[in-house]
Amino acid sequence: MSAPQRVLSGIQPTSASFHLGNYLGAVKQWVALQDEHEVFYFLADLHSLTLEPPEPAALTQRSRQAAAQLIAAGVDPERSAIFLQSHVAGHTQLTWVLECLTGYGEAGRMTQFKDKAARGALDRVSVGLFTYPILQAADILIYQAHLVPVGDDQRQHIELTRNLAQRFNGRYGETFVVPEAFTPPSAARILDLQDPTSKMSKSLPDAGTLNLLDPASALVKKIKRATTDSETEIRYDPKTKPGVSNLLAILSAVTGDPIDGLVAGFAGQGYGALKTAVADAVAAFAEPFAKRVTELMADPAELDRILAAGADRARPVAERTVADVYTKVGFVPPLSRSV
Ligand code: AQP
Repeated sequence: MSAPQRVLSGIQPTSASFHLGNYLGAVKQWVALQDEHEVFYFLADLHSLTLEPPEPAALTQRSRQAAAQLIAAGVDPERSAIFLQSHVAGHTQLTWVLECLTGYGEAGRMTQFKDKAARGALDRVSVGLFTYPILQAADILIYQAHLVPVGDDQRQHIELTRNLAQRFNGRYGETFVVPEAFTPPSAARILDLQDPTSKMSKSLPDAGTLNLLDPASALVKKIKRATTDSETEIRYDPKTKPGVSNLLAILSAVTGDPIDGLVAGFAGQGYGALKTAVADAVAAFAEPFAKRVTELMADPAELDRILAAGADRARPVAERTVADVYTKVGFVPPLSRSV
């Protein structure tokens, strides 16, 4: 029997709550993949400094809260290594080598950098935001991951990761697995409820973002106020009906019912019926989720233990890759290193 494929993904602990886009675009796949793969899921606390650095106490709290949310979503710490990026030094050790293989122009073409930089005054945009995709490449390549379950917004970064892996392999000999992005067919890009031409994002105004830890009443209110269009027919057509199509995609992803069947079921009904169905489905998912997060947060020592155990599983894999890379580029191996 061949060895199970390795899966790697991460999420930033940058806000108190994951939003529905994070869950449907990424975390839901994380849960499904842990059954048949060897999986590593990390909280990208290093990445979370790339925009306005959070208050230290808030970052600490959000990191534990992110771990609690992964577990509440169904990521099982027995089957999945859940850990903090800052607990595995290899991520930054590998980043330096990859940065030196990345063209300045190549990094400058990353659309997420351009989008986020456009939102801040240029002198407040950090070098860390610029090099973020290269740290992300190191996060992935260091585990020799085959699959990277991410939302569609991360595709360009995965492409850069593949290019860097191929470039290193071409120059120094086979070293890295060249990973594939693994994006969900219908929920790859959940859109903002108020502006359904943009992805749902924590950095857009709150009214368009469904935070999973919002009270159910707030979620329902946001869904009822979602932008639709001036027609009345419920049809899936992302180009001309982005708001309605987004609601259908959310309903389909949360309930598991195919979009075609949902559209047929709404025949003759108006947008109010669709919004009610979406609100019911989202609230039915979010309420027990939030309750479980509260329970887990009541025992931070246990969360820290889970994160330490996850890092203990991740670290040896990361150290092996760094040792191999450092040797291949010609750094003299330290006598104390065993690999
Ligand atoms: N709207 C989305 N639809 C589908 N997937 C999404 N992801 C994020 N937004 C959507 C996926 O969530 C995972 C974690 O991403 P992250 O830690 O990078 O979170 P984020 O991108 O910081 O979340 P935001 O809200 O989008 O933050 P900002 O506003 O800072 O850009 C990734 O797999 C991502 O694809």
